[in-house]
Amino acid sequence: MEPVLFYGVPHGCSFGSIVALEWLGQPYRLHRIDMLADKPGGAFAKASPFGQTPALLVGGGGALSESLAILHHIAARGLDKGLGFAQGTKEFDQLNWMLSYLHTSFHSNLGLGWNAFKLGKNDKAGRELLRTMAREKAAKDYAYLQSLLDGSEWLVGDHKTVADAYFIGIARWGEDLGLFDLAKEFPRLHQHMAKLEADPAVIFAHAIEDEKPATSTGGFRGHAALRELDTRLAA
Ligand SMILES: N[C@@H](CCC(=O)N[C@@H](CS)C(=O)NCC(=O)O)C(=O)O
Repeated sequence: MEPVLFYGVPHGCSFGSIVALEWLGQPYRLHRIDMLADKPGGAFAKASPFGQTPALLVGGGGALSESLAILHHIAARGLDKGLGFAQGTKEFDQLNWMLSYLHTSFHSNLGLGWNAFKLGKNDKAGRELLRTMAREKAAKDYAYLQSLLDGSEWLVGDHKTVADAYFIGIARWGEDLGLFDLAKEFPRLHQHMAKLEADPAVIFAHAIEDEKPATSTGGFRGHAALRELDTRLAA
Protein backbone atom coordinates (compact mmCIF):
# COMPACT_ATOMS: atom_id res chain seq x y z
CA MET A 1 0.00 0.00 0.00
CA GLU A 2 1.38 3.38 -0.92
CA PRO A 3 1.51 6.21 1.66
CA VAL A 4 -1.20 8.88 1.53
CA LEU A 5 -0.47 12.45 2.59
CA PHE A 6 -3.23 14.74 3.87
CA TYR A 7 -2.18 18.22 2.75
CA GLY A 8 -3.81 21.50 3.71
CA VAL A 9 -4.91 24.52 1.70
CA PRO A 10 -4.49 27.44 1.57
CA HIS A 11 -0.69 27.31 1.69
CA GLY A 12 -0.18 24.76 4.47
CA CYS A 13 3.19 23.73 5.84
CA SER A 14 2.29 20.32 4.35
CA PHE A 15 3.69 21.80 1.10
CA GLY A 16 7.14 20.66 2.30
CA SER A 17 5.95 17.07 2.74
CA ILE A 18 4.57 17.05 -0.84
CA VAL A 19 7.94 18.30 -2.13
CA ALA A 20 9.83 15.70 -0.06
CA LEU A 21 7.57 12.89 -1.34
CA GLU A 22 8.22 14.01 -4.91
CA TRP A 23 11.97 14.03 -4.30
CA LEU A 24 11.72 10.54 -2.79
CA GLY A 25 10.37 9.22 -6.08
CA GLN A 26 8.34 6.34 -4.59
CA PRO A 27 4.58 5.83 -5.18
CA TYR A 28 2.28 7.95 -3.00
CA ARG A 29 -1.17 9.53 -3.09
CA LEU A 30 -2.65 12.74 -1.68
CA HIS A 31 -5.85 13.82 0.03
CA ARG A 32 -6.77 17.52 0.11
CA ILE A 33 -8.00 19.23 3.30
CA ASP A 34 -9.52 22.72 3.24
CA MET A 35 -8.14 24.19 6.46
CA LEU A 36 -10.68 27.01 6.50
CA ALA A 37 -13.67 24.62 6.33
CA ASP A 38 -14.99 21.98 8.71
CA LYS A 39 -12.50 19.13 8.88
CA PRO A 40 -13.61 15.65 7.83
CA GLY A 41 -13.77 12.76 10.30
CA GLY A 42 -12.84 9.22 9.30
CA ALA A 43 -9.24 8.42 8.46
CA PHE A 44 -8.21 12.08 8.66
CA ALA A 45 -9.49 12.48 12.23
CA LYS A 46 -7.72 9.28 13.24
CA ALA A 47 -4.46 10.24 11.56
CA SER A 48 -4.48 13.82 12.85
CA PRO A 49 -5.76 14.10 16.43
CA PHE A 50 -5.78 17.94 16.31
CA GLY A 51 -7.22 18.14 12.80
CA GLN A 52 -4.04 19.67 11.41
CA THR A 53 -2.10 19.00 8.24
CA PRO A 54 0.16 17.35 7.30
CA ALA A 55 -0.75 13.81 8.30
CA LEU A 56 0.49 10.68 6.62
CA LEU A 57 -1.04 7.25 6.25
CA VAL A 58 2.15 5.24 6.32
CA GLY A 59 2.78 2.63 3.64
CA GLY A 60 3.33 -0.20 6.11
CA GLY A 61 0.21 0.66 8.15
CA GLY A 62 -0.59 3.24 10.81
CA ALA A 63 -0.35 7.00 10.61
CA LEU A 64 1.88 9.93 11.49
CA SER A 65 1.02 13.53 12.19
CA GLU A 66 3.60 16.34 12.72
CA SER A 67 5.78 17.58 9.88
CA LEU A 68 9.01 16.64 11.62
CA ALA A 69 7.95 13.01 12.10
CA ILE A 70 6.72 12.82 8.49
CA LEU A 71 9.83 14.48 7.02
CA HIS A 72 12.17 12.21 9.01
CA HIS A 73 10.11 9.21 7.85
CA ILE A 74 10.55 10.30 4.22
CA ALA A 75 14.23 11.18 4.69
CA ALA A 76 14.97 7.73 6.15
CA ARG A 77 13.57 6.19 2.95
CA GLY A 78 15.59 8.54 0.77
CA LEU A 79 19.10 8.25 2.24
CA ASP A 80 20.38 7.06 -1.14
CA LYS A 81 19.00 10.25 -2.67
CA GLY A 82 20.54 12.41 0.06
CA LEU A 83 17.17 13.54 1.46
CA GLY A 84 18.44 12.80 4.96
CA PHE A 85 21.34 11.18 6.80
CA ALA A 86 21.87 8.05 8.88
CA GLN A 87 20.86 8.51 12.50
CA GLY A 88 23.89 8.82 14.77
CA THR A 89 25.91 10.87 12.29
CA LYS A 90 26.87 14.53 12.66
CA GLU A 91 24.88 15.33 9.52
CA PHE A 92 21.74 13.75 10.98
CA ASP A 93 22.11 15.95 14.07
CA GLN A 94 22.45 19.01 11.82
CA LEU A 95 19.32 18.08 9.87
CA ASN A 96 17.37 17.34 13.05
CA TRP A 97 18.49 20.68 14.50
CA MET A 98 17.49 22.59 11.36
CA LEU A 99 14.05 20.95 11.13
CA SER A 100 13.47 21.67 14.83
CA TYR A 101 14.49 25.29 14.39
CA LEU A 102 12.29 25.71 11.31
CA HIS A 103 9.33 24.32 13.23
CA THR A 104 9.65 25.75 16.71
CA SER A 105 10.84 29.23 15.65
CA PHE A 106 10.21 30.01 11.97
CA HIS A 107 6.83 28.23 11.64
CA SER A 108 5.64 29.46 15.05
CA ASN A 109 6.64 33.07 14.50
CA LEU A 110 5.08 33.34 11.03
CA GLY A 111 2.13 31.37 12.45
CA LEU A 112 1.27 34.50 14.45
CA GLY A 113 0.56 36.14 11.09
CA TRP A 114 -1.83 33.31 10.19
CA ASN A 115 -3.56 33.76 13.55
CA ALA A 116 -4.04 37.44 12.65
CA PHE A 117 -5.48 36.41 9.26
CA LYS A 118 -7.95 34.03 10.95
CA LEU A 119 -9.01 36.66 13.50
CA GLY A 120 -10.91 38.49 10.78
CA LYS A 121 -11.43 42.17 10.24
CA ASN A 122 -13.56 42.87 13.33
CA ASP A 123 -10.69 42.67 15.80
CA LYS A 124 -8.41 45.24 14.20
CA ALA A 125 -6.29 45.81 17.31
CA GLY A 126 -5.76 42.06 17.85
CA ARG A 127 -4.82 41.62 14.22
CA GLU A 128 -2.31 44.45 14.27
CA LEU A 129 -0.70 43.17 17.49
CA LEU A 130 -0.28 39.68 16.05
CA ARG A 131 1.04 41.03 12.74
CA THR A 132 3.57 43.25 14.52
CA MET A 133 4.75 40.31 16.64
CA ALA A 134 4.98 38.06 13.55
CA ARG A 135 7.03 40.65 11.69
CA GLU A 136 9.40 41.38 14.57
CA LYS A 137 10.04 37.75 15.40
CA ALA A 138 10.16 36.34 11.87
CA ALA A 139 12.53 39.12 10.70
CA LYS A 140 15.14 37.61 13.04
CA ASP A 141 14.51 34.16 11.55
CA TYR A 142 14.81 35.37 7.94
CA ALA A 143 18.05 37.18 8.84
CA TYR A 144 19.43 34.16 10.69
CA LEU A 145 18.59 31.73 7.88
CA GLN A 146 20.10 34.16 5.37
CA SER A 147 23.33 34.25 7.41
CA LEU A 148 23.47 30.43 7.33
CA LEU A 149 23.12 30.50 3.54
CA ASP A 150 26.10 32.85 3.18
CA GLY A 151 28.72 30.60 1.62
CA SER A 152 26.41 27.59 1.58
CA GLU A 153 24.17 26.34 -1.22
CA TRP A 154 21.73 24.37 0.96
CA LEU A 155 20.39 24.57 4.49
CA VAL A 156 22.14 21.38 5.62
CA GLY A 157 25.19 19.76 4.01
CA ASP A 158 26.10 20.16 0.35
CA HIS A 159 22.86 19.04 -1.31
CA LYS A 160 19.11 19.47 -0.95
CA THR A 161 17.44 17.68 1.96
CA VAL A 162 13.99 17.54 3.51
CA ALA A 163 14.97 20.73 5.39
CA ASP A 164 14.92 22.68 2.10
CA ALA A 165 11.53 21.13 1.27
CA TYR A 166 10.08 22.19 4.62
CA PHE A 167 11.71 25.63 4.39
CA ILE A 168 10.18 26.55 1.03
CA GLY A 169 6.65 25.75 2.25
CA ILE A 170 7.05 28.13 5.19
CA ALA A 171 9.33 30.89 3.86
CA ARG A 172 6.66 31.96 1.33
CA TRP A 173 4.35 33.00 4.21
CA GLY A 174 6.22 36.28 4.79
CA GLU A 175 4.95 37.54 1.44
CA ASP A 176 1.65 35.62 1.49
CA LEU A 177 0.74 37.53 4.63
CA GLY A 178 2.03 40.86 3.29
CA LEU A 179 4.60 41.11 6.09
CA PHE A 180 7.85 41.23 4.08
CA ASP A 181 9.31 42.10 0.70
CA LEU A 182 11.77 39.20 0.77
CA ALA A 183 13.68 40.02 -2.42
CA LYS A 184 14.45 43.49 -1.08
CA GLU A 185 14.94 42.72 2.61
CA PHE A 186 16.69 39.33 2.43
CA PRO A 187 18.18 38.98 -1.08
CA ARG A 188 20.41 35.94 -0.39
CA LEU A 189 17.55 34.07 1.26
CA HIS A 190 15.25 35.06 -1.60
CA GLN A 191 17.82 33.67 -4.05
CA HIS A 192 17.64 30.30 -2.27
CA MET A 193 13.85 30.44 -2.48
CA ALA A 194 14.03 31.23 -6.22
CA LYS A 195 16.31 28.23 -6.77
CA LEU A 196 13.84 25.97 -4.97
CA GLU A 197 10.87 27.53 -6.81
CA ALA A 198 12.47 26.38 -10.08
CA ASP A 199 12.60 22.76 -8.83
CA PRO A 200 10.03 20.49 -10.60
CA ALA A 201 8.83 19.11 -7.23
CA VAL A 202 8.08 22.63 -5.97
CA ILE A 203 6.33 23.55 -9.24
CA PHE A 204 4.29 20.34 -8.88
CA ALA A 205 3.32 21.11 -5.25
CA HIS A 206 2.10 24.60 -6.24
CA ALA A 207 0.01 23.12 -9.06
CA ILE A 208 -1.52 20.61 -6.62
CA GLU A 209 -2.40 23.35 -4.11
CA ASP A 210 -3.81 25.56 -6.87
CA GLU A 211 -5.72 22.66 -8.51
CA LYS A 212 -3.94 23.24 -11.79
CA PRO A 213 -2.58 20.53 -14.12
CA ALA A 214 0.32 19.02 -12.17
CA THR A 215 3.22 17.09 -13.65
CA SER A 216 4.86 14.72 -11.20
CA THR A 217 8.52 13.91 -11.62
CA GLY A 218 8.16 11.60 -8.59
CA GLY A 219 5.75 8.84 -7.67
CA PHE A 220 2.39 10.68 -7.47
CA ARG A 221 -0.46 8.23 -8.13
CA GLY A 222 -3.40 10.63 -7.76
CA HIS A 223 -5.78 11.77 -5.05
CA ALA A 224 -7.46 9.24 -2.76
CA ALA A 225 -11.09 9.51 -1.56
CA LEU A 226 -11.63 9.59 2.20
CA ARG A 227 -14.05 6.64 2.25
CA GLU A 228 -11.39 4.53 0.58
CA LEU A 229 -8.90 5.47 3.30
CA ASP A 230 -11.19 4.74 6.24
CA THR A 231 -10.41 1.04 6.02
CA ARG A 232 -6.67 1.75 6.30
CA LEU A 233 -6.80 2.63 10.01
CA ALA A 234 -8.41 0.10 12.32
CA ALA A 235 -11.04 1.56 14.69
N1 LIG B 1 2.77 20.73 14.89
C1 LIG B 1 2.14 20.54 13.60
C2 LIG B 1 1.50 21.85 13.20
C3 LIG B 1 0.84 21.75 11.87
C4 LIG B 1 0.08 23.01 11.52
O1 LIG B 1 0.25 24.08 12.15
N2 LIG B 1 -0.75 22.89 10.50
C5 LIG B 1 -1.58 23.99 10.09
C6 LIG B 1 -1.25 24.37 8.66
S1 LIG B 1 0.40 24.94 8.47
C7 LIG B 1 -3.04 23.57 10.15
O2 LIG B 1 -3.38 22.43 9.91
N3 LIG B 1 -3.91 24.52 10.45
C8 LIG B 1 -5.33 24.30 10.50
C9 LIG B 1 -5.83 24.14 11.89
O3 LIG B 1 -5.05 24.23 12.86
O4 LIG B 1 -7.05 23.93 12.02
C10 LIG B 1 3.18 20.12 12.57
O5 LIG B 1 4.30 20.55 12.65
O6 LIG B 1 2.83 19.35 11.67
